[in-house]
Amino acid sequence: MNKLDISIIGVPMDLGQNRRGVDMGPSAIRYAGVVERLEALGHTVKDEGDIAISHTRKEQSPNTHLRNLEDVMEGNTKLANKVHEVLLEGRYPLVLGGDHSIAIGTLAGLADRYENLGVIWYDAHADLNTAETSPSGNIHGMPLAVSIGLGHEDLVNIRSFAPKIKPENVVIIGARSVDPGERDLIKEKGIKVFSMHEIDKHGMTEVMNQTIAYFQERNVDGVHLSLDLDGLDPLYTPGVGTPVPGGISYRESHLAMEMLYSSDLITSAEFVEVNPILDEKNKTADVAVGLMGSLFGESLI
Ligand code: 5AB
Ligand code: MN
Ligand code: MN
Ligand code: MN
Repeated sequence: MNKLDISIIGVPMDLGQNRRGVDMGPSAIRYAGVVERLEALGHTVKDEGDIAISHTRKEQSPNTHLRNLEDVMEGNTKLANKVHEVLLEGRYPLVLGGDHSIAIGTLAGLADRYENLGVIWYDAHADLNTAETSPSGNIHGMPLAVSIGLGHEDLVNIRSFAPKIKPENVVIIGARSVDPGERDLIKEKGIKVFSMHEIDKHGMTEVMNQTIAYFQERNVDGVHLSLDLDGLDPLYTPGVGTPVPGGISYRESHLAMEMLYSSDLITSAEFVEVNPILDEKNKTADVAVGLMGSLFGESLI
């Protein structure tokens, strides 16, 4: 990989779910030394600051079943525009969350630059709920559905086009908590999933080799990595709002990032769901920055 011009975009969003504190994720990740870590690898890093998120907390209309829809929508529109602008400047967007609802904006900003974008969804969850299937009404459980064109029309049509990505260009890695409606959608749309079962059975090396080969066969023009820190086992990343035991290990995750670096496929990334209030001494933000190190070219020897 060449040396990159990376733009860091913070998104202090906590309205896509119920637990306060995840809006401090970008600060925690900066405090854990993201800029220094990436500069040490020879990349140029510009910190673009944070997207302004309004907290009007308008009463949700009783039949939408979408918590804080207006504010989530507005924040994601700003984020989409910012990502778009960063791409026009020829820079590499690195988005720091914030809850995972922000993937709606990130992907909206990427999608008019990349016509055949691949997406890696590294997560314990599939984030494929719609208002109809969601058990919680939390939008952080919906961004992948929204990006393939399913869900509330305001979210689906950010930047006035839909869908943003093709379901067959998505690879979910680490899934172990999938709701019934999400399961149906995975089957119906043919979404590729490497659940914990496949990781246990075949190992992370094989899972990543297959993931990389899948994107190469599909002739993608870019691949976005959307990494939810709850993809890892809560042993390593306790500072997340929806932890699920039995997750991906620390070393498996580094291996995955190192293999993605070598593949030279990844063209943008986001690291989400870091909640310092639920964390132990900024451990989760430290892990996030470590993983970014591997993704951007650190090697052990
Ligand atoms: B995360 C759940 N599926 O929809 C829902 O952390 C959890 O961005 C969603 O992956 C977790 O509420 C969303 C039960
Ligand atoms: Mn998750
Ligand atoms: Mn998620
Ligand atoms: Mn979560």
